[in-house]
Amino acid sequence: MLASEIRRRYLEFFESKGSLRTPSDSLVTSDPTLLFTVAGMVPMVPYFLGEQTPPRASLTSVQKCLRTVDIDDIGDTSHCTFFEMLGNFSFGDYFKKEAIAWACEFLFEVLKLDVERVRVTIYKDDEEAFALWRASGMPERKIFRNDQDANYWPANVISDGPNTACGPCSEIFYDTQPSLPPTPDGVWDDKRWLEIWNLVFTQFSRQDGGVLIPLPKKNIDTGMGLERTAAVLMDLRGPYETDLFAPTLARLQELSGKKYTSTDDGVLDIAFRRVADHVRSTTFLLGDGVTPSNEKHGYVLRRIMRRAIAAGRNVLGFEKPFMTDVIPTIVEQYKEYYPEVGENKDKILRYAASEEEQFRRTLAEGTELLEGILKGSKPGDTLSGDDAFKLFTTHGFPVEMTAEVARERGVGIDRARYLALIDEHSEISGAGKTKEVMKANVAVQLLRSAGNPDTLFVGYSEEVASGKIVGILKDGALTESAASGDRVQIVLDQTPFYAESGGQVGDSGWLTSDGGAFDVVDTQKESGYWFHVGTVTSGGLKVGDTVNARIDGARRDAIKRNHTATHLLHKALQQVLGSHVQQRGSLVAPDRLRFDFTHDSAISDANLREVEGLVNEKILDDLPVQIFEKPIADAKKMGAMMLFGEKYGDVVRVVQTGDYSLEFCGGTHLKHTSQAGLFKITSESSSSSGVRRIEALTGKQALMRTLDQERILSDVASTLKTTPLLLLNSVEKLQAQLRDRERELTVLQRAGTGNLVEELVGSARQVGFAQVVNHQAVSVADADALRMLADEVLNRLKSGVVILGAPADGRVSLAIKVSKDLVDKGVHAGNIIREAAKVAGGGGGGRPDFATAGGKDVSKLADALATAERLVAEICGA
Ligand code: ALA
Repeated sequence: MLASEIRRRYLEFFESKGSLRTPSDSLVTSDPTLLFTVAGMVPMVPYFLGEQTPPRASLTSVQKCLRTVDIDDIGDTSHCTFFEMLGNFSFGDYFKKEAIAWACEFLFEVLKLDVERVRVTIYKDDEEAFALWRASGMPERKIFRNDQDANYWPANVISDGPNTACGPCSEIFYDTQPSLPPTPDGVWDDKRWLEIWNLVFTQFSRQDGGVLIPLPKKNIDTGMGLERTAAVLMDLRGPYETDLFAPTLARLQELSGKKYTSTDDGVLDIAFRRVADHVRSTTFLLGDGVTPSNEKHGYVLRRIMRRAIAAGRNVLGFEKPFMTDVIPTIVEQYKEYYPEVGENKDKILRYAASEEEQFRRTLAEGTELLEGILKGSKPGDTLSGDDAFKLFTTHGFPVEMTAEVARERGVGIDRARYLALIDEHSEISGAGKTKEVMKANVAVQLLRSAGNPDTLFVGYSEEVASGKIVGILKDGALTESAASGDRVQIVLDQTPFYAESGGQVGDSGWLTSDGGAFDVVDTQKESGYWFHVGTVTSGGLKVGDTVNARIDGARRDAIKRNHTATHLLHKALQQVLGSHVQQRGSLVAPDRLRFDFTHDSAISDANLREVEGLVNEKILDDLPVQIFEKPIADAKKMGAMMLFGEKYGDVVRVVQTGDYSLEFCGGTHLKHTSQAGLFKITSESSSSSGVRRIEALTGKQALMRTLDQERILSDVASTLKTTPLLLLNSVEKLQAQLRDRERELTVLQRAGTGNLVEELVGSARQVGFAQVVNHQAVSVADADALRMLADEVLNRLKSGVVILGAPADGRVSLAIKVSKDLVDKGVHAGNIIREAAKVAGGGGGGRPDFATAGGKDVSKLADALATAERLVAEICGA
């Protein structure tokens, strides 16, 4: 069964049970505790928590997911970074009984899986699930019980938190090696059982101390991996053997000339699978608007892309960039179900091309640097983890490459140190957040139980403030002090640092005390506490110290420009596109802004220009930005825009920009719109279905981009020896010339000789009032060439009838072309060719001015041409 069929049947099955089908959400989640959508339930969290009302009490979806915890395993036969999760969800609608009964119905009746090969697990004392499985016919020996580490979602939530909606789960496994002797009852053999579906019974609210309170509404969250299900259904070894990967692997084989065996687990097969997986993830991430960078989402994407490029280059032997040759295959395969990859194909290809080009340069430079470091080393030496880390973070040179070059000289690398440094680094850059789903924050609970009040944020008005250190978090645990070089997170009782929220990134800056200094690279908040993330740069800091906290003011100013501009953009979009425009996501960073909003179709250039113009107009109007704190009811009365997915307290902060925009917002803003300087939209794309994304710049970035583009334009113009104003003209002229040349070239190539056209024009005879060329063009390769030759001859002749015939591929091929003036006088190419083709045992027809036909009998070609000419003569009065 094809994967697309499994998708279809799954959704239709749950629709038949009353669920509403919802489209996949973006891979980029708005959940602040995660970077990517790691499960089908991630977009449903606000519904589970009762913060939002779902469109129906039960939903079903196929969700794009990305998990990179296992990235180093990718290349084996079972792991994927990107995968699709089939899910069904109930919000107080159906519960355990239906979830289990329907899972059985779908697996055994719809997919017709072999019930003998299935085993299930349940939470150790979930007697209800046990009874329901038994009732559905599952023998007791096939039901296994596990503790909360395996059979609770989130894992270990009872002992470790967080305080959230949770519940026991039941997992369904399939025997992938039925040819082996059956495993004895009660024994679990990890290697042969593959988990295909997890049913979560979200029925409790976890409270402090691991107390579970039953939720008023009981929910269901399930997740079934499409890749794995496709594999077990077809008795295949794993996801890479299914039709989901077949076209990509075929393309990679075609391009590399190497063979994927699927049975041999050597480096070549591993590289094929790794490249196939990583290019697929790259396609989807770029399709969802992630672009390669050194931070967060972009960092993860860059890592995936670079691993693909390295494996493609080193093992599959691609000497030149190859990703853009593979991506179209993936786009073709997926664009029907995920239109965003089709819509963004050009952008995906552009980014893939530039990243690969850049990385290939890096590889060349990195190899040189590494050769320098390795100079003088002897076999048995070890390259330091710090060198490997530096090569990676500073030069982008991946550790796999370092290891390989080093290995050639018998030199090993200190991987443990390298990995420790990488861990710290990803913590700082935010990529480490993907590590755990709903990670418990023990530190927050400890701070709270020690009696610390929430951090007081004074950064709306102050850039500098003094604060007391109330906690230091190192490697996930609270500690008393930190020394120079330590990467830690510092909690203060009072701070001017804005913590990431509402799309606005966290501030960076400095904490200094009498005893030490700390560079803050990011600020996050958790349950009321502000965490300043960074490194101790000198001396030491300890809990109880008073520090001088100073934000990077220039960076904050740039952030403010983007935040105020985001409000103007939101309003301008509503004005130009309509009031259905609602914010769905936003990033306000120092160097750019990104705004996701509901709208169905791509935005025309004219509309984009209008939006950009409106925002710039409001900037020039120098509108005052005023901020009020108001009871929520009053704010609503003022007509302030509330944002989808946001929670609001009783008193809200309202940001009013002149009489133009009014929004609930906790962010930092300019005092006057003119401080934004200039607003420039840089891209418009699809973010997920029904959601568009605009990226834009303000201030210096906008100016620099404008200047850059001006420079590019003038460089291009001077290369073409013209001015920017006349550039379009010149390019059109060049394109026309190119088209002419191409056409001439094709005719020359196809006709075999340029003289043929000349010769045919010279052979024209007067037949009645028409000039006629009648020729058996034996040297023409195919019917297409014949048509082009006829075109070319008539072009030169201006007025006349061109009759051409040729034996091509063992058949007769005929073409007749008539100039317009003769068509007006009654010469009809289609009618003539019909008669002529009959003579050669064929048929055909066409327009009055041009027709082609074929015939079976090559020996009658001359007769057919004579017939055509006779008919022309009859009409033209010869
Ligand atoms: N949320 C559950 C999982 O991802 C279904 O396993």
